[in-house]
Amino acid sequence: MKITEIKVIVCSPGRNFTTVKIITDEGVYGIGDGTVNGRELAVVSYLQDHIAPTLIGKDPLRTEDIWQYLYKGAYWRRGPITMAAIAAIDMALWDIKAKVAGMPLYQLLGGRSRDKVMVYKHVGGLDIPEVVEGVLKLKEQGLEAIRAQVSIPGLPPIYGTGPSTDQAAGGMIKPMVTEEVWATHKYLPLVPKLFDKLRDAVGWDVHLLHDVHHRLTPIEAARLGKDLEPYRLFWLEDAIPAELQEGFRLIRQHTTQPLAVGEVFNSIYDTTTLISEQLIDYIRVTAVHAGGVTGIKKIFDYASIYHVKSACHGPMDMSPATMGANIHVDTAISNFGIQEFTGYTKETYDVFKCDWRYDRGYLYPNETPGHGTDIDEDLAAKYPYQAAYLPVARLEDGSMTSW
Ligand code: EZ4
Ligand code: CO
Repeated sequence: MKITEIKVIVCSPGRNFTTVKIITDEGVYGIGDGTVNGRELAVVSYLQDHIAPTLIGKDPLRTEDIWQYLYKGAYWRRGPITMAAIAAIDMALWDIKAKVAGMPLYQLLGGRSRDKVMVYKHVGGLDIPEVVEGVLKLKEQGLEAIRAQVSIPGLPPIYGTGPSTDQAAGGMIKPMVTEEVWATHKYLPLVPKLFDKLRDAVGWDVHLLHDVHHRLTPIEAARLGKDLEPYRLFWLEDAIPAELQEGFRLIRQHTTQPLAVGEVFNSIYDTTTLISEQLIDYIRVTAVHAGGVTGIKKIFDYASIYHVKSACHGPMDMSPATMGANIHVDTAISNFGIQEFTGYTKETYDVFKCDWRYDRGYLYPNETPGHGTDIDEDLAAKYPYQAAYLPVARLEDGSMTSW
């Protein structure tokens, strides 16, 4: 069996997605996601100009060998663009392998370890009552785990705090970088008040989560963790900038609040201090940003030794192909924790045909061969790329934030 063609498809059915389709001489093909929100075209060039020419004629079933070939052949190892490009290829190759085997992907990763994959969804709001209402609505819809964010009074809604700013359809399609305002001293006392009201409203059966989006210093995060302890959050996510793993030592010394980090990580080497020192409880790497199925399987297996659980990143800025790959890994590994899932727009589901499914708080892998996600190329062509940027934030005095 040989790889005969590698197509790179960019489309924007609500969000920009960078998709790879690997075609073989036997007609079997696989789909992979290489989307990096706000930097989509850099991955397109990496795939088209630097990877595709080196893989034509190769055996698509050699997933580990091709992963190593691309990782080592880059010389400039790691980094989000390189690892997303490798991820796209890797996901498509695993899709092909599972189709050749005639099995759903999870069978090739060890088989089923669970019946269903628990997810969490997001709620945001301009004030606490609006968030409480949103959380109650999701609870009614069967969600057992919910992430809650609230805007800071007196400041305009900022990314990841207001009413679903980071997940609204097309919300990230911005022709230029938006500049927002941040004030830590206004945020810190607000979050415990939010979770106090939420516990009153939803009780203790629902898992509650909160995402700090990397905005605190270690000592500020330690204080927030302590203040949130009475409300027993499932986790506090991205409490500090993720680059400095050692920062988590300080947070860990002060609070029993479970901690999650890793959505911006792209290799196992970003995780070694955090995992081996047991500084976190959940590692949030996801197939597209950490080297595909091969990449995250290595990280989760490593994490399992230290009792750190998986929690794949999964907002709608990564394509349904990533979600498919994640669901199969989630189903197979021993140390599954939770899966983030915001769902997709109707346009996205029209372009990407999914055999996996969501129902009342859980995801279920497809039983058809592969990872269960395909792309309608003709329809994709009707949604061309649109410029999209993530925001930055400044302090109230105009300086860039320290995070
Ligand atoms: O802000 O994927 O936990 N989820 C998140 C996401 C990220 C986006 C950035 O592109 O923090 O919504
Ligand atoms: Co996050």
